[in-house]
Amino acid sequence: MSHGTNKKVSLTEKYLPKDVWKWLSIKTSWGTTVYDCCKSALENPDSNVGLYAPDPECYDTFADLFHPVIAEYHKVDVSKLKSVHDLGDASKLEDLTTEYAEQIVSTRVRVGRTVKGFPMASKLTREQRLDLESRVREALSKLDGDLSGTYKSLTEMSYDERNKLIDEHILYNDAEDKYLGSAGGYNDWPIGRGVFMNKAKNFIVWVNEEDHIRIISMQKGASLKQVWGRLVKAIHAMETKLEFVRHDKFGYLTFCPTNIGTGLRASVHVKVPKIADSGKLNEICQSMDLQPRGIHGEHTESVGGVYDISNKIRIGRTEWDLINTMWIGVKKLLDAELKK
Ligand code: ADP
Ligand code: CIR
Repeated sequence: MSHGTNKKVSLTEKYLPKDVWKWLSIKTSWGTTVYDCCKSALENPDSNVGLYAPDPECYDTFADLFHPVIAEYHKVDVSKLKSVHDLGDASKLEDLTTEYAEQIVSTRVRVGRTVKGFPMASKLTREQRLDLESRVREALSKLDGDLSGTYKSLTEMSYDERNKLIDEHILYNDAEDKYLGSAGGYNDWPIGRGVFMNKAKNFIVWVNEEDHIRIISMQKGASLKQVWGRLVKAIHAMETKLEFVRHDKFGYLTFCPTNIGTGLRASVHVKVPKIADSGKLNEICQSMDLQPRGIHGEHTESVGGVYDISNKIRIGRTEWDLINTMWIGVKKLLDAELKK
C-alpha cells in the first residue's frame, strides 16, 4: 500500500473519508465514535489495517470507512456480499501422504465469536466483562463427552502456570499485541479473561481476549480431518448455549474487521526452511490467499524455518471453502519446498 511515495499506510488511513469531520459528533448507541475505531491506526502507523469495531453497530454506522477496508482486505465486493456458511463434512478431508505430513508440526482451527447483548472488548466495562465471563463459563460447564473440561480465569493462575500454557500454544500471550492494546483490547487486563480446555488439551476456548470467545481445536501432526471434525462439533454445541452476533452481510461480527464472516483461521505449523531462505514465502503465500505468521502467533518470528500458515480471507466464502483453500495452498507450498 503506498501513496505515491514508498510510505506504507494502513487501510484505515487509506480509506478514512476526507469529510471525516462530519462524523465527529456521531456515536453508536453504545457511545462509540469514529476515533475509537481508528485509535490503533493512529497510534501505530505500521498497522496493516488499523481498524477495530468497539461494538457491533460500527460496521453500519461507520460504513463509509468499514466497507472499503473490508473490501480490500477480504477481496470482496461489499455491495454484493451476503453472509454464507457451510461447515462441510470433515470426514471428506483428504489426509496428506507421509512425506508431506512429516513437514507439519501441528494443526489448529479457530473461530471468533461475539456474544449478543455486549459491546466488543474495548467498550466493555469491568462489570460487563465479568458478567460475560461468568455467562460463558456457565455455558462451557455444560459441555459433555470429549469436549468437557475446566475453565480458569487468568487471575486464578500463577505466573508460571500462565507461561507454561502460552509456551504450549494453548493460551494467548500476556497483553503483548501493541495494536490490540491501542484499540483498548487490554482494558482492565487481566480481569474477566480466562481459558477453558478439555482433558486432551485439543479443544480450547479463549474468553475475553481479542474477541468474546475464540473456539479452538488443535493437535500435533497433520490431521485436519480430526481437528476440523472436533471444531464443528464444538461450534454446534456452543451455539445451543450462547447467542452470537450475526450480520446479514458480514456474518459473525468480531472486534477486528479482518475476522468477520466466518471468524475462521485454519493454520498449520509447517517446516518450510528452503522457501523461507529463498525470500519468496510472502509472495507465494499472497498468491494463494495464505498468510504466514511466526510460531508464537501474529506479529511474532519464525523459529527454525517453521511458519504458521493460514487462510487470510474469512468472509465471502464458506467455512468449508476456506478450510479447503488453506489445505490446497499448504500442499502446493510443500510441493515447492520438497522439490527444491
Ligand atoms: P489467532 O489464531 O487466534 O488469530 P495468534 O496468531 O496470536 O491468534 O495465535 C494464537 C496461538 O495459537 C499462538 O500461540 C500460536 O502459536 C498458536 N497456533 C496457531 N496456529 C497453530 C498451529 N497450527 N499449531 C500450534 N499452535 C498454533
Ligand atoms: C494491524 O492492523 O496490523 C493489526 N491491527 C492486526 C490486523 C489483523 N491482522 C493482519 O492483517 N495480519
